[in-house]
Amino acid sequence: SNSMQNVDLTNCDREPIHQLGRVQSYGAMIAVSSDWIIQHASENLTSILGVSVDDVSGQPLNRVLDTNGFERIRENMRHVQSPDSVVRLFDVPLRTNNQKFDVSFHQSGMHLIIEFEPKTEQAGRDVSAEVFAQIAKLRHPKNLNDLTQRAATAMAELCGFDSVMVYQFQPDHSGEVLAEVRSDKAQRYNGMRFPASDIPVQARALYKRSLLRLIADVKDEGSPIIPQTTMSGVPIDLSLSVTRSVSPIHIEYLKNMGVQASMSVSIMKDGELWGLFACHHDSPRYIDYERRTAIELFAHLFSYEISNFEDAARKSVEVESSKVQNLLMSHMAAGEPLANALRSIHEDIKSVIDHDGLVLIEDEEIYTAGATPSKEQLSRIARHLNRTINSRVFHTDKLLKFDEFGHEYEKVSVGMLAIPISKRPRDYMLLFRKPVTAHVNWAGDPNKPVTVGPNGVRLTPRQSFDVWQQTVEGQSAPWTDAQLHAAELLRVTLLEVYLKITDAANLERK
Ligand code: BLA
Repeated sequence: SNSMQNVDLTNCDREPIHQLGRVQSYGAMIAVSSDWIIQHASENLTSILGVSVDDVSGQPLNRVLDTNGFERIRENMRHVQSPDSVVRLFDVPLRTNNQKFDVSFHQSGMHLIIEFEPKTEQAGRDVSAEVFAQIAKLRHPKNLNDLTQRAATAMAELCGFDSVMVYQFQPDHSGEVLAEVRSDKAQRYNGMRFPASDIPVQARALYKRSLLRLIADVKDEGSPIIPQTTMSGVPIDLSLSVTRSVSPIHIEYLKNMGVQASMSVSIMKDGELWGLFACHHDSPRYIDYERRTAIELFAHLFSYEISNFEDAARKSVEVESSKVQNLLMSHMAAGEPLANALRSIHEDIKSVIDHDGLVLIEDEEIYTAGATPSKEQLSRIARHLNRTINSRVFHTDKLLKFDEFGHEYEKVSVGMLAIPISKRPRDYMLLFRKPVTAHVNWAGDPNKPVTVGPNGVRLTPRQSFDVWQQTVEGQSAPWTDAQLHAAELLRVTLLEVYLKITDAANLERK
């Protein structure tokens, strides 16, 4: 029964991390029904608010909280309306003493969940001023590396963690560390790849809705919510809770990494999770909710900086492309056939979209330049394209995946970008790339994200994060977004050129 099959990684994806029924010790929570009656509370209410769960359960909230505090929550109830909104209030008096709290509240099913963290005197002062000062340091980056490196430095100053990384998700949901700033000045994970299973699917989905989590102490057992299940018999949904205790599997992961506190902040772009700031500390570390909120704001502004940077990169590709377009037009205006014109501007195209071989297929004729498959292979590729692609640009970094005869030309051309330039007959411009050997440095063997623990077969994140090098062969360099954008522009140009040629031919015929 305890076979290895039972520990497949999908088990990880199924852990209900939003229903673990505990909060971390730095905060306490109360869940009230729509009539403000307290239905659930965390056990540590006693130490944080000075009243026990037994004392307050079944009581209206305004009988437990200080009037000023209760009124501030009530006044801000209108902000809870929109889905997934979490309302933040800072320095709120909740009891009749002088203690102030940072408060977060949101709607979860039938309950309003209210969380509060005691505020210390010096905490949270002038944090927005800090955020604007730090974001100003990100202006005019030289490249994406420079931008992420500066962002990591800024984040380290805002949060004071020993280590800050900018982690970017890849299309296969693995991730790469783009920048790393450490107080010991070492470079431990920079450039390394982490497997997708390190942040399972439900965690990635949750981190799109709830943008920051602080695990203040991996040794903290947290505090259970009482009672554990609601009237309908399910654990309360803590998806948007800011004091939520996290998965014990992930705690084990952090311990294996030698980390005592962790904070991660989602970096969103175009509604998707682009990456995370991953912050680690060698000892327990708590930072207050007001500062965490400022940090979230910083991450938000950083994502605009990424967009700005990418827009600028797109613009420069457009400028380069229009130069190529003008060149092509002038060759054509001089009466050169398309194939010759393309050959003459081969190098100019190369400077925008790097490649090793160029092919034009026009009216069943095949013209080549540079390293390409043979003509026979090319007509087979063309037939395949006719069957499979529409009028859009097609690209692959591994022709083998696309064509059963791929192995015949894999040593010469393994990457292909196909630009359709007319509808009938199917004509193409094809760009080919040679295979390159790539080395991927993984933080630990990605084939063993789960090992067999001392207690037999059970889920245990990998023990070692030492570099494990993977050699990838038989693939070309990837076609980048900017290059694909340039290809799209080239497609439009070629289509225009093509139409002009046919128009001219038609005129001659008349
Ligand atoms: C969560 N995993 C996470 C989080 C990070 C990582 C950042 C968010 C919580 C946090 O802020 O610490 C992973 N941390 C990383 C990575 C880097 C880093 C990749 O610093 C690289 C720089 N983890 C496993 C396996 C499982 C697993 C095998 O390795 C499942 C069996 C689970 N990781 C896991 C779960 C969570 C998680 C369940 C969600 C924790 C939660 O929010 O409750």
